[in-house]
Amino acid sequence: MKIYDWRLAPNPKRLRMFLVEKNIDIPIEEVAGDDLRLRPDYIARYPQAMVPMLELDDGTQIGESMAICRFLEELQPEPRLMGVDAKDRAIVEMWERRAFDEGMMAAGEVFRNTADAFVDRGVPGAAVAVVQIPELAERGRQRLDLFFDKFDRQLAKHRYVAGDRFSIADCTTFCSIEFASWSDIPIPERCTNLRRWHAEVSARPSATA
Ligand SMILES: N[C@@H](CCC(=O)N[C@@H](CS)C(=O)NCC(=O)O)C(=O)O
Repeated sequence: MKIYDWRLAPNPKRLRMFLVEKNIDIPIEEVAGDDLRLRPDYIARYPQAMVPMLELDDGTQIGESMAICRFLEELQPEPRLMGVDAKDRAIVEMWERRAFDEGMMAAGEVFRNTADAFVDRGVPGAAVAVVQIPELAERGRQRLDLFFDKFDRQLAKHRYVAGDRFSIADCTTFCSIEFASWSDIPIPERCTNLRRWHAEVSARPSATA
């Protein structure tokens, strides 16, 4: 097995956090160049043109961070990061999906529609140029504000995003917040519960994965 990675990017980081938390060791190959683009030879082999991607020894290519995590969780269940029983699995998936849709996608909306290096790459993985739309960056900022408040309310009641156990939902939330910081959008001061959680997760070895 091998993981194809882009060290700087937020989606591969949530997979690397998962690997560290589970103590799984898989060879990792960096496939982005100094120009902040995926290498042409990687795109030729994997036209989905995104990372992370897990390639099995039989050549099967598994994309999508959560599909990769699900596969690895089945191979090595402990420690369980995707829920311990039917109800817990549903709750972890619910909060992980919210972290992705409302945090990661919102941060991406801001970043990809403002960063100079992504001027013709408004969405990842597109085979054609996609122009930046400044209004989408503004909407992304509004969405991030909603995301911060929603997760602050959740963390007022729970130690971790999906309850009292650290899970993949924490990895996605952490990487979404890190991604927002690239656009100089910090966790608002008012979100004291989210800030408490963020300080705690930042101290885990996986935070620098
Ligand atoms: N839904 C995918 C998203 C993957 C994705 O957006 N990856 C970005 C890096 S964070 C990418 O490959 N970008 C390629 C590019 O910008 O050219 C997942 O969960 O893995």
